[in-house]
Amino acid sequence: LASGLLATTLLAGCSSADQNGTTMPGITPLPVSFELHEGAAPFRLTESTRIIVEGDAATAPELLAERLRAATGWEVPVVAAGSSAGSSASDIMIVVAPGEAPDGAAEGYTLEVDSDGARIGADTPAGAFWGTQSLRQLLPAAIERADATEPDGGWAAAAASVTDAPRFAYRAAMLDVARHFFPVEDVERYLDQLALLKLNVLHLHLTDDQGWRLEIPGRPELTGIGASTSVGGDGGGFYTADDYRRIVAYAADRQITVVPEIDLPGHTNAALSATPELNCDGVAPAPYEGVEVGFSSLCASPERAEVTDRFLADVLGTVASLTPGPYLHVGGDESLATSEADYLDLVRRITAAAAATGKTVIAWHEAGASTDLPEGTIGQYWNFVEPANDDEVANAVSFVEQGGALVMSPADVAYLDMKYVDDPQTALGRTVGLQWAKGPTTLDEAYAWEPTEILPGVGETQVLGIEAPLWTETVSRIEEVEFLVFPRVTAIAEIAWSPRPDGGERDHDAFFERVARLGERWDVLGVTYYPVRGVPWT
Ligand code: TNX
Repeated sequence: LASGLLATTLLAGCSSADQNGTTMPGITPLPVSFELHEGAAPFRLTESTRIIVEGDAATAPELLAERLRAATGWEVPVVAAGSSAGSSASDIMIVVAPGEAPDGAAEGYTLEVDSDGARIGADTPAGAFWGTQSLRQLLPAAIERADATEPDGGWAAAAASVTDAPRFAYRAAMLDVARHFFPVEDVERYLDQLALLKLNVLHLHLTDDQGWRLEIPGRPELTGIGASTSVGGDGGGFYTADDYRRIVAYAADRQITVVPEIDLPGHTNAALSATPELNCDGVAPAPYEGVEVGFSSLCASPERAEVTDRFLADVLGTVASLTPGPYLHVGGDESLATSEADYLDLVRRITAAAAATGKTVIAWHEAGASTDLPEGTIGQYWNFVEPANDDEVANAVSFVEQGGALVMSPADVAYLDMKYVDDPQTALGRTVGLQWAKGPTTLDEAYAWEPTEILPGVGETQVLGIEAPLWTETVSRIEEVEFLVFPRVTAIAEIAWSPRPDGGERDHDAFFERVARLGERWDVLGVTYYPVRGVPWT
C-alpha cells in the first residue's frame, strides 16, 4: 500500500506528458498499489507478441487478443503455457493459479510490466480479466482503435508493478430500459464501457409504468400492449428470452453479473394495462407515457390473491430461470397508491415468491418497512447522503437487522440521471436529466462521499457495494445515456473498487487527471461524454 500511495503522489505531481511526449499512464479505478518504474524501459508489443495462458483464465486472454489484434493488425495468438518455447520480451503471460492474487482476493490480480514482458497473475478468471483492463490502460489510447495504425512512440506500456483487489464485491451500474427501451447492441456497448472500469454488476430495470421489457412465456400480453409504449410516445420494445440470454452471456464474458429487476408492487402500470385481472376492479388502465411515479399498484385484495400470486410465481420464476446470477431485484419503491398495510402484505408475498426461486432478493430500501423479509435480503438505499428523515434510515437499516446488507446509491451523488451543472445540450440538441435529488450533480460531488458513513450500523461489512442508477425518463438514445453516465460513473467505480484513502480524503486532482486519460480512450472508442469543467481534458 505504501508504494501505491507513493505512486499516487508522483502521478498527482506530474504533468500529463513526460519528456518523450508520451502520456503518463493512469489506471482507473485507482489500484491498491501502483508503482511506475520511472526511467525504466517500457514493455513493447511487437509483431510476434503472444498471449501465453497458464490455468483457466476464461475469456480474458481472447478478449485482450481481440483488442490488440484490432489495434495493431498483428496476429497476437493465444497459446497455452508449455505448448511452445519460453516467453519472450514482447509476450503477455496470464497465470491463473492459487496464490497469485494478493491475499487470495477473489477478484484480485498482480500486473508486472517491463522490458522483459508483461505478466498478470490471479486466482480466478475475474482477477485475470480485471488485470487485462489495467494493462489496457497502461497502453496508449490508440489501443482502443480498430485500424492497425501504430501511434508515435509505438505500442509501449510504461514499466510498472500493480497489486490490486476490489474494496466492495458489488460494483454496479443500472440501466432503466423501461422508460425508454434500448436494444441488445446498446446494452452490449454499455457493458464494454463498464468493464473497462471494473464494474461487475449490470442492474437492468426491466419493468415500470411505461413498459414491460422481457418476454414471459404464457403471458404474451405483457410484451404485447405492455411493451408497446415508452415515455413521450417514443415507441416500445422488449427482449425475447434469447435477447436476454445474449445480454447475460456478453456480460458474463466480461465478468459482469446481470441483476434483473421486476419493479413491484408499484411501477406496474404496463403489467396492469396488459392484464385486466390483476386490477382490483378488473379493468385494465390505458398504457402510460408520462413521467409521474407512485400511481400504480398490484391489488392487495384477497379476491385477487390467487391471480396475483400466480403472476408473481410465473414472472419471477421465469426471470430467475433465465438468470444465472445469484440476485433477483423486486423493486418495492414509491408504492404510493397502496395503504401501508396493503404494501406490507404485497412486499411479503413478492419477496417470498422471489426467494422461492432460490435467488437472493434485492429491493429498494422502502421495502425494509417489512419485518417479514426473507433471510439475507439486500436493500438498495437511494435516499440522500444526509438521510432526509428517520424513516428512510430505519427502512434501510432494517435489511441489516434481518440478516441482509445494503447496496448504496444515494441519489444526490450516485444518480447518473441528475443534470450536470450548466445543463448542457446533447448532440440531439436537447438538455437532459432531472434535478429532484439536490439539483445538478458535479463530478466532484459524485466522488466526494463515503458509503460507510451514511447509515448508523452500516459499515464496511454491511455494505455489499455501490450502484450508480441511470433512469431514462429524459433520454431515448444510447448516446444520451452515455452523455449522462460519462464521466460521472468513474467516480462511482472508484469508490466501489479502490481502498478507502488514509484519512478519508480522496485526491480529487489526481482523480481528475486520470479521468482525462480515460477521456482520450473514450474519444477513440466513440463513447459520448460530457467534458465537465475541472478535468484537464486533452
Ligand atoms: C426515483 S429511485 C425512482 C424512479 C425514477 C427516478 C428518477 C427509485 C427507486 N425510483 O422511479 O425514475 O427517481 O431519478
